[in-house]
Amino acid sequence: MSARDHGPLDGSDPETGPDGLPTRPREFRIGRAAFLATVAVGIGGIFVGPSLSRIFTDPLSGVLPGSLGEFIPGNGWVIYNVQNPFPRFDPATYRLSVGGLVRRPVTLNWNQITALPGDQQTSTFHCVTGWTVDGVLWEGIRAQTLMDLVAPLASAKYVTFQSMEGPYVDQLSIDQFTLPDVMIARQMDGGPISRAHGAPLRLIIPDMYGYKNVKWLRSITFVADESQGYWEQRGYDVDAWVGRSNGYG
Ligand SMILES: Nc1nc2c(c(=O)[nH]1)N[C@H]1C(S)=C(S)[C@@H](COP(=O)(O)O)O[C@H]1N2
Ligand SMILES: [Mo]
Repeated sequence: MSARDHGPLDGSDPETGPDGLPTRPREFRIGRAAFLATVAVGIGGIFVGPSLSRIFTDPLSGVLPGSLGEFIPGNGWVIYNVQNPFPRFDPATYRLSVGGLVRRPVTLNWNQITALPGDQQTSTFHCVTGWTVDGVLWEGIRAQTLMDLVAPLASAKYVTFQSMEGPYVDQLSIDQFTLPDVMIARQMDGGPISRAHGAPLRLIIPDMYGYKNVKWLRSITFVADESQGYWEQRGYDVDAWVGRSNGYG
């Protein structure tokens, strides 16, 4: 396992969990090597065969259109996912539900999401495996905007963020969710969030490691009880404060 791989902290088999499914996210270095590999597979596809060519091109295909910046070597990002292919955002059918212990649960379509007031910030992104990206410009919706919309009940203490990517989930306390630099990001570096980075919406909490920053958001649910997120079930701290929690960072 390389330094950039995520894996269970208890030293158990990093490849498969009790259910026999892979526990380690697939990782894609978006850089010159990956770009060249994609080009090579594209050219050599008829010799490589369909299955191998799919493994190499699927994850990157979402990055290619309109975001060649992803391929600038050394831009610092490592793309993670726990299922293939990446979830696909269709503005016509996408829905975000915000509910649970609230007075007014809502299901928002993409027009309604874009109409919500937003805010901007520039922050540093840290993965627990040790890589960081400085100066990321985010635009998105603050927690308070959503809370004004749905009116959480007093019994709501935590907020669960479910990804469109099946098993990927994480949670923040309401205090953490309402930190001033936490947002549901709609844009990254001045444009829509790319498919690889979690289109159309991802959670951003710069003071916590990347695994709390759920991509491809599908629902936001106010709940009473604390529960563990995807990587927390594999040994990482629930409170993933940068520099003050376990892992390799
Ligand atoms: N749905 C989903 N969200 C996710 C992950 C994932 O595998 N699936 N990986 C997390 C981890 S460990 C990190 S470091 C960041 C990486 O963000 P990036 O893939 O945009 O580089 O996404 C986080 N959010
Ligand atoms: Mo990470």
